[in-house]
Amino acid sequence: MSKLTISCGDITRLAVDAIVNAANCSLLGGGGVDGAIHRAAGKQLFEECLRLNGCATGQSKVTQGYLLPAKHVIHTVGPIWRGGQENEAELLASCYRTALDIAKELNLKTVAFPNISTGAYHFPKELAAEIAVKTILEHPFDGEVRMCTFSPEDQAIYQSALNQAKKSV
Ligand code: AR6
Repeated sequence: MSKLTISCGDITRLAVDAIVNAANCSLLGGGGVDGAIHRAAGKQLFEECLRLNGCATGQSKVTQGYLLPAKHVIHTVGPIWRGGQENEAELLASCYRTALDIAKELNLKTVAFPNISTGAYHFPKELAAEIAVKTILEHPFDGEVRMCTFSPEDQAIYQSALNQAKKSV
């Protein structure tokens, strides 16, 4: 079981082995946390992303971190919420699993995630938090995982999901 903590702040400031980007299928940048990561990492990140040929929803691909304090960026593509009948829950869980698989493969020990799909992609926050926490806790990854929320309100949602999950262990 991995060690999971919840914090609040700007993920682009974290000096961890990898931060995860809530990207889109093009991997060529966008708004939200994706835009912030590309701005902070610089042009070379965009150039490496260009060579990746996009990424499917629920899957992840890795690049270097360039000007970021993080060594790597693991780009994952969350599902767009369309009401819950289009495999959104499984695709979101797959984002966390595939990102952690990459971290494991590269022997990375500290990974920070944003709240994937809960911004522009409108995944309901409580459900997203429950899926994120459960998937991270159940996935075999021998390192530290941090959920980096962007507001105290979101931090409370993810912390409460973590407390719930710990109770049911
Ligand atoms: N650090 C941590 N979290 C952040 C930061 C930051 N600097 N900035 C925003 N967030 P979103 P999505 C939070 O919309 O829903 C992009 O255009 C934000 O408050 O970034 O997966 C992509 O290119 C929210 O809780 O990602 C895609 O097209 C969370 O990050 C699309 O948006 C996710 O919000 C992906 O949408």
